Amino acid sequence: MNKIVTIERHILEKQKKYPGATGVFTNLLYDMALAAKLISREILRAGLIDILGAAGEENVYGEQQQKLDVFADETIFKLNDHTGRLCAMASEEHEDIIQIPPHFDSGKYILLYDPLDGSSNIDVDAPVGTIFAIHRKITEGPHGTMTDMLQSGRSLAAAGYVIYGSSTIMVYSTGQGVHGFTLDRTVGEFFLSHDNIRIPATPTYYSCNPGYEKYWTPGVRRYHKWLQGIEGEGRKPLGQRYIGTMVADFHRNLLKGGIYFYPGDLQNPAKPQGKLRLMFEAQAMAFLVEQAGGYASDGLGNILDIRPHDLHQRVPMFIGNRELVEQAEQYIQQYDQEWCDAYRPIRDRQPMFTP
Ligand code: P6P
Repeated sequence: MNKIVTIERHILEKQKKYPGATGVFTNLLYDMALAAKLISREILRAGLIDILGAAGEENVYGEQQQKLDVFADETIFKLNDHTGRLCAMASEEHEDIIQIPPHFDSGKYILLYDPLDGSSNIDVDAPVGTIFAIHRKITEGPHGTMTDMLQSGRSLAAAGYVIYGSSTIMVYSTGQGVHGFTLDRTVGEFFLSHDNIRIPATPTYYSCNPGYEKYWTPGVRRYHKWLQGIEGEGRKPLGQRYIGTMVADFHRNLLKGGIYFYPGDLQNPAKPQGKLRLMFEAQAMAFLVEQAGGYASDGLGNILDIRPHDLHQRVPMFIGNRELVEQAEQYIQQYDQEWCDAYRPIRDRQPMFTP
C-alpha cells in the first residue's frame, strides 16, 4: 500500500529541512485546507440552488442563503481571524486591509486571497477556485500594514489554490516544489495526489478569450496567430481551451503544458493593465508556476519582480511554459511599443503610502 500522505504529514516532512521552523506554517496551510473543505461542500450544494433557494432568500432549511463568493470570503476570514497566526488579511472582495479583531492575538504572517475565482461559473456548474498567498510580516508592531501587504512575489512565503471541479484539489508551494492534494470526501481529508508537479516540457494547450481580440494589441494578435501555427515558422498548433476560471485553466496547463494569457487592453489607455489582480491572482500563480519550472510575465518581465503600489492593481498575465511566455514577450516588445509606453509608468508607480 502506498504511503498515505496528508497535508500535515507532507508539510512536516518538508519542514524537517528547516530546524527553526515552527508549526505555525503547517497550521496556516491546514486552516486553508479546512476552508477549502467547507467551500467545496457549499459549492456542491449550490447545484441544488432551486431547491435550497437562491442567494438572499431563506432555503428549505430556514437558513439565509448566501452568495457563494460571500460565503467563501467569510469562511476564509472566520477560520483565520482568531488563530494568532496572522497580523492582517486582504481579500479581493474587500477594498482595504482586513485587520485582526483586537480581542485576538496577532501573528507574523499576512494572508491575501481571492475567495472564489470565476464565481460566475457556479450557475453553469463549471469549475471555480480559491487563490491564496502568504507573506511574512516585515514591519514592527502587532498590526499588519500596507507595507506588509504590498511585497513583491519574490518575498512570498507560500502560495496555493484550490480547484473545485470534478474533484476538489488543493495545490500549494512553500518554495520547495509544487504539490497537489485531492479531497477524499468520505473521510474529509486531503491526500497527496500530485507530488512535485513539474510543467511538461511539451505544451499542449493555450487559454485566452479570443472574443476580445479586437481590444488586443498588434503584438498579442500576432502571438495568438503564432500559437495557432499561422504566424511565424508555422509551428504545430496548440489546442485552445478556455474555462473562464483562471485557476482551472492554469491547473490544466500546469499538468498538460501550455499557456494562459489575459493581455492588456490598448483600447482603454486609462486601463492598459488588463483584468487580473496582481496581489490576489497573478503573484500567487507566478510563484507556483516558477516552482514548477514555468514562467509568468506581464509582457515586459517577470510578474514576481513587480513592486506593488496598490492592493488592487491589475496586471496583464502570460503564464505557463517558459518558451511560450518568452515568445509573447518578444511579440509585445517588438510590435507593441505604444502599449508598453502606456503601461510601464502605471506598473512602476510609487506606492501610495510611505514605506
Ligand atoms: P473574461 C474570473 O472572473 C477571471 O478573473 C479569471 O478567473 C478568468 O480567466 C477571467 O476572469 C475571465 O474573464 O473576460 O474572459 O470573461
